[in-house]
Amino acid sequence: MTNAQKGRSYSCWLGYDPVEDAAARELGQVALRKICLQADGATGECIAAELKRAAQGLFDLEPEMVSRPSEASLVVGVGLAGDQELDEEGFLVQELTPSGSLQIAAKTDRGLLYGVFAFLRELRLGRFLLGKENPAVPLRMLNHWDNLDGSVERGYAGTSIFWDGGGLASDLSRVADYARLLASVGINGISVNNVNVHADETALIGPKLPLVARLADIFRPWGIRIFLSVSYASPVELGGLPTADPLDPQVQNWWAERARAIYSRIPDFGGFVVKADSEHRPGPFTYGRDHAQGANMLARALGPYGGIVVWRCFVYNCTQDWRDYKTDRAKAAYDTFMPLDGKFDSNVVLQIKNGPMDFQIREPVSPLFGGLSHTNQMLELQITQEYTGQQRDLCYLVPMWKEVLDFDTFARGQGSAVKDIVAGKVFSQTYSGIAGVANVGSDPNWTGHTLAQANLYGFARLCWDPNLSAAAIAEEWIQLTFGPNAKVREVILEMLLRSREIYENYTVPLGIGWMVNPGHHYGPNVDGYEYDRWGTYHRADCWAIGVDRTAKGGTGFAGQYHPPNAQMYESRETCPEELLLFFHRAGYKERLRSGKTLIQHIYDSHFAGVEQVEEMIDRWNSLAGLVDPEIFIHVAERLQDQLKNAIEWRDVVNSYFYRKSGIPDERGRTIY
Ligand code: GCW
Repeated sequence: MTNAQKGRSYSCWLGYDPVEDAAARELGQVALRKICLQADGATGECIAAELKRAAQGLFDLEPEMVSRPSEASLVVGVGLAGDQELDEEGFLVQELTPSGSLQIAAKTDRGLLYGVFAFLRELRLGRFLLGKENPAVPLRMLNHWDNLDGSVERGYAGTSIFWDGGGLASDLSRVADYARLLASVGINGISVNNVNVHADETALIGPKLPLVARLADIFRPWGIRIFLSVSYASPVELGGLPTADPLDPQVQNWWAERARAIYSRIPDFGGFVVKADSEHRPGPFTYGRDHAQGANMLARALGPYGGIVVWRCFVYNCTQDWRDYKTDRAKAAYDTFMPLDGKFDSNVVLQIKNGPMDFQIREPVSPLFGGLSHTNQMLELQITQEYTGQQRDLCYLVPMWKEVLDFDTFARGQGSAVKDIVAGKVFSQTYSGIAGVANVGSDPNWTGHTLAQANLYGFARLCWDPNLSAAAIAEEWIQLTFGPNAKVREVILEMLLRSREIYENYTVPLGIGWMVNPGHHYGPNVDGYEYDRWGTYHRADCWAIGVDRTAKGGTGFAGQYHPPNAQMYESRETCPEELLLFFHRAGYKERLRSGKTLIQHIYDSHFAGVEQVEEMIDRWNSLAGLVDPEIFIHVAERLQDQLKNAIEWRDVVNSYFYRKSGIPDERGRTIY
């Protein structure tokens, strides 16, 4: 495919369209005229190519590459003056006197790469970047749930860009473009296969290792280390051993030998991502071992080479009986991992989903954050929109992630926010970070819905700086993607910023979750999972709905938080209302803070959600002629799909609760 065939949305936020603003143009032309680049190797080449590409596209300029700093308008180099306070990945941009030339300095090539991308971004936004920046979060990672046959679990943007038919995809130039895209926003790690590891993928640490090495070669120049998801049963499945017991020396040797083989091919290999004892995946429980024993064994195999084990905490009983009111899936991760706090090796990092359930549109923050205080930990977010519209419905997730990051755990008293924990600032951790489940596939626009690119961009920007606001990130992304038109910015900004609330309005009320069609998880089915084994119940009857998770009379989940939060959730009066049904059972006639009854709230929010989608469609239509015509039509079509989905949700949910409760809508609207 040529770039033209790929369409405008292929370049995402890196489309270097000509800068029109005269002052910014002048600035760029002066700065990029003569460049002295003091970085060699593959990353140096990436930097040089990027600068040339940007100069060409933005300013119609062919920069001259000079070897002496004194002759340059821009000096880019490792170990230049003034970089004392920089971290390994940080950078500094400063003006040199008396020459007035600019300098981008860093301690590493990677820092330079980030500095150059940031500098170019700011130029394109009409701002002039000066000063020092270090990334807030050390591990800034993407997890791909891609399978070797090319399918993507919970993928909504085509097939895998890495794999096809059991081997590598035919067009790896796509992977190189992806690496560049991710480097531009500071991603530094990527796992390239599904955490549900099947037979084919197990071979990636065996006979198929050369395929991984090829991908690693593509990512390396861009500062991105490659990780693999592994099956805990690999010694049995691949090695032919009778057991995968972590305490068995044969098993330990087998992994040590695998690690040696991997690092001999991929010296900067990042490590393993492991989903163990979760949703029927094998794990240490099979052998009567706990998760610390399980994870540490792998960590010891990787340790000599600097590798790490990313061990997921998504562990719960997925064969629950719906009549069992005692077991609470929300409590499971905490119950499993808290007793092991402090028992993990220094190169194990626990990866914790943002909520205690599973990436619903509204959940409280997992109490493992703030609970674990002697364990490396990272946050797992889901960029792919499994439960949030599957990239057919618009749902800008950054506001939700901000809530998670800003959540104060009170682990060390006030001021122990999740963003500080994942930055490694609250507890002493060797590793910490954020991982996002990628929303990318083979679709020409990468993310299915072009506006879902904002989630990928926003995820990475938050990893770099969790203090950026959702609006600031959205504005950046809009301008970099659609150019400087003020009307375009205003309309898309409003669409993005309201989209989460709108999605929530027409789907699941007040934090209770699910109500989706089983299996694929798109569209409404209120009882879809109600009598199933997955532990995801709303417990609606003809009087009330919600799960009592208080410590007093409920499942006790609220008691897993530190005191101020535990008390806040425990009481019906202080529980944030958007989480009411997550923590409490409420009668349909109970009054909410708005003065409305619960049932009326359900009706009203669902009617409102559909109207808001209609308004969004009008807003988007006002951009006809102002955005790329292909993107315009594409988004318009997605919005029509979203409207259908919203109407279905409204009608299914409202009818369900009307029939259960027998209470009519005060406003007499159509409910079936
Ligand atoms: O949300 C669930 C998904 C599964 C996924 C699992 C997990 C990769 O429905 O598809 O498996 O979470 O996070 O492991």
